[in-house]
Amino acid sequence: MTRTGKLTGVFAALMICAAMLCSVSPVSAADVIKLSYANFPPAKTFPCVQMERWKQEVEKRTNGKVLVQTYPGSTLLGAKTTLRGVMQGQASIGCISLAYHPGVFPLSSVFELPLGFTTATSASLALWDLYEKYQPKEFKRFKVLTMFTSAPSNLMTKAPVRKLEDLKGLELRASGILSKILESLGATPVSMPMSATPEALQKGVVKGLFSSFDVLKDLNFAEICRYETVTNTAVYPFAIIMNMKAWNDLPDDVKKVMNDLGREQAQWTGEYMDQHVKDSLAWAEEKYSIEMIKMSDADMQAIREKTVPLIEDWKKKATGAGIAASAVLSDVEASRLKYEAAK
Ligand code: 3IO
Repeated sequence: MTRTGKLTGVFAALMICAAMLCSVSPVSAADVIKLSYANFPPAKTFPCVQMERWKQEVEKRTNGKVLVQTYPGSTLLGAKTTLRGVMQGQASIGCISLAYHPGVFPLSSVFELPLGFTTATSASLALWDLYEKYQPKEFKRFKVLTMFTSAPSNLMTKAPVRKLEDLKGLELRASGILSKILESLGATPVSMPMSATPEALQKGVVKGLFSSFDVLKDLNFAEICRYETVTNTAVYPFAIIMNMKAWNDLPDDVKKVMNDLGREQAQWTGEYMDQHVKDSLAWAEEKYSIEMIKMSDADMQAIREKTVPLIEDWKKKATGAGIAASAVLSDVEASRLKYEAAK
């Protein structure tokens, strides 16, 4: 054999070894499925914490076959551009707060009503059950990977709100039907996404907000809103949506991993949220000596009465959109009783 012949032989052997090495590693780089995941609020907030948990689980359960690139803080798509962005494929996956899109989710917006949920865990599980049962057509252009809610909403304000009267004309940030709840109580709601709220509070455009207490810590709102009035009214529902083509392109085993995670992720997020509200309040008490305010029983009763018409409004709109509104409401109530009893 010639010298070049020998070298060629060695080279060929090396190439075969390299090829073998590649084939024993779980997935070769070219085969990795890369997905982008857009989220609107800052990385510390609960929608982004649950995103990182989902990413980790998917990457682990697919043995590295899927790589999820996360974009918190509106770095890929913003609060109001995610819906269209995911539809058009600018991101594979996105997180949306349904209350930012009034009229777009006539069925799922039932979760923005004051229905008496006391935890994010029970509301998140009830929301997921509702989604699975009705497969609402408002999501037909997307694959819905999971859904969850915030904890019940409360008032975080610069000046104390001790009685219903103190709300009169007070500019407060909320969104969707939760803005209408504030309006029914005599306040002046200013609708905007959570991601726009720090600036609005700083500039004084709003004097407080109506949301769950996790943001006292995660967005440092306790510094500016020292008064926290407990109302425990409605929650904010969320959906994690995926571009339909990106979903259809996934292999079956990956689809199964994601489908299996749907309910589990809803529960994980609810439980994380409920614990985090406690941590956030303890932190805010320690760091800023916030004052917790309870309204009188009479005011709490008045809040319930004043917000009941919103349920009727929802029913009318939902019925107009071809939804079996009464059935939806009674299904949600049955889930609420089931999951709140399990606490
Ligand atoms: C929320 C939204 C983004 C980040 C943290 C949050 N905690 C509670 C909410 C719900 C809410 O107020 C909203 O606007 O979706």
